[in-house]
Amino acid sequence: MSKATPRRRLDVVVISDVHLGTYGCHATELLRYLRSVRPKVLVLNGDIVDIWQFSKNYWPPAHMRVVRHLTGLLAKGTRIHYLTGNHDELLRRFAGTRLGALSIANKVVLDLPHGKTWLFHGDVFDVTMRHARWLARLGAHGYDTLILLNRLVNFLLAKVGRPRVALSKAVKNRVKGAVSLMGDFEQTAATIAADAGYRYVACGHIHQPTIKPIPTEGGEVVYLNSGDWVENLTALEYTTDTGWQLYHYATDPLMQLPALPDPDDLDTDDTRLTSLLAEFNIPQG
Ligand SMILES: [Mn+2]
Repeated sequence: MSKATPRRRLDVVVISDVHLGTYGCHATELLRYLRSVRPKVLVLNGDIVDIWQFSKNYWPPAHMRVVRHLTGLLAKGTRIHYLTGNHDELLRRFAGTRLGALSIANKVVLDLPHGKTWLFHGDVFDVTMRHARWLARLGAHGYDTLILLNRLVNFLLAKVGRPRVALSKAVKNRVKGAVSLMGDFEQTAATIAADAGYRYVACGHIHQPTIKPIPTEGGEVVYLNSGDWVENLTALEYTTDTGWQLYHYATDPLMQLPALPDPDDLDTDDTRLTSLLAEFNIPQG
């Protein structure tokens, strides 16, 4: 980034569902985004490091650079709330921990000029959501495959003299169910937020970035979801002037330009880490 494009100063940035340590994680893009902003408060709203799927064999340099960048932000005084998700629930035992500008918790309330905002990952609703995600994904990408599969199944059934089945229709109905489960997730979040007296509630988990008002019996609540850095590459941003806004990497004009080296890079001043890695003979990215 050149001096002509200073970091955007923001009061709050929320990201979730980064899934560091998995092939799906867009760490390079995330790093570029993080370098383009300077938030006073950063909320990491769950599933940042994917401890479930973590393997020693897959930890690319870009993933390490994200971690280094975050520690750099801490050193520069950004307040970071690491909220636990289901893929990093191992950290739940550290909920309540505070180390300088870093705190680990299951939820946090930010008292902002537009209204109190309640943030948590959202996997607490999983009892009703268990099958929603893979069904939704199948609906988006696998429907054509399913029709072909259905043809094959019916071809084989006909060979053995059994009646035809309508697999794709059954799945289509269940996908509709998944869509309504997404709606259930949002409605449930809004309802409990209204009951708790909050005007804004921000979740992650379902990889569906959005900002929308939701009516509940206890009044209207603005439901926010920061999306993810696997498919959507999105974040929530807040300033006193603008209120909450949804950031899309894909439509950020700055991100369409070629990436330039950052003269003011937060993660270059890590000589201690560099020498430590050298001491243990660990290759560096
Ligand atoms: Mn999750």
